[in-house]
Amino acid sequence: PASGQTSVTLLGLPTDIGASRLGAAMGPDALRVAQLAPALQKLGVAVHDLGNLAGPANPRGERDAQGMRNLSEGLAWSRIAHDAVWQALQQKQLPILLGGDHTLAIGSISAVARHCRASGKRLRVLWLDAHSDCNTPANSPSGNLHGMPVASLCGLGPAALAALSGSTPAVPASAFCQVGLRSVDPSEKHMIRELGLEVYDMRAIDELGMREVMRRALAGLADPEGTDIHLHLSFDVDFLDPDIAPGTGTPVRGGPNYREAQLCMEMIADTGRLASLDIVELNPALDLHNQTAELVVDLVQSLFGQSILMRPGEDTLIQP
Ligand code: B3U
Ligand code: MN
Ligand code: MN
Repeated sequence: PASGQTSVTLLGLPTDIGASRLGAAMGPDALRVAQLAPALQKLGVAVHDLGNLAGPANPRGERDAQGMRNLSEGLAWSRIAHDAVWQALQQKQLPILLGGDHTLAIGSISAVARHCRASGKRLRVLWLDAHSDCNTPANSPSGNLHGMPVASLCGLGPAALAALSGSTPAVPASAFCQVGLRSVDPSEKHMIRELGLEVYDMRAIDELGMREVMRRALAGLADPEGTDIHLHLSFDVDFLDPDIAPGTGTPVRGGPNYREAQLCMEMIADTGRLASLDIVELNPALDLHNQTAELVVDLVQSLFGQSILMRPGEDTLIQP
């Protein structure tokens, strides 16, 4: 299986500067406690864990004149994420960013965009989230940076954040595909329309089913001609239904259930194009017995090729 050759680098980015609630800074360690590395190794994936990277503390600031909280810390953490993800990609590693809040995706996806420009690859960003995260500083209801990464990557918001990848916008809006949305601010509805974002909200999942939504979201990736496509998955843990994933800062009821989430991950794995990953917004302070981190590890195993039966072309048994 393709996963047999995969080599991943785990990057812990312990911060919650972009969120209202504290605790997402403990996300990387919760994932380690839930045995993320051994779970990947079981699938034949080589794992390098760089540990937790250091960055500024959370000053719990008020909104500034432009409407943002903790901008300088958000910029610092995004740069740290950018540099670490860039370096992993240079070393032909698949970076797994362990967040931390979703602000960090500004850094990771800026690095991925830079890598794609340098290597002539086409970038597809799959954004699994209850939220659209396309607020701008002016229209955000909270001033929280974790509600702004998509807008920022599309060239809106503060220039310093938008320019991290070395060119603005870092990513064309058409590269994004969002799945699982169910909490979208009025201003974000306009932004989704304006940017022309491809969105499959919970209603789409209800009407079409997860299988058809993911078939559409991943269209073109699985074909043999698509070898130049870099698929980045930005996985906000609040994508999942809070009944199965309570350990997150802004839970919204009515999300994908366990089976739907598994199918989603399996269909991404089937494309063979996953080249970088963010796992963000895990907040163990709000969890019970680390169940949300354990669920995420279970889903990440599917993402890296774990399947119930043998997969097509899989001729060797994976060691238990
Ligand atoms: N859209 C709201 C809420 C929110 C966005 N992302 C999260 N929460 N995690 C905002 O504050 O921008
Ligand atoms: Mn979210
Ligand atoms: Mn998010």
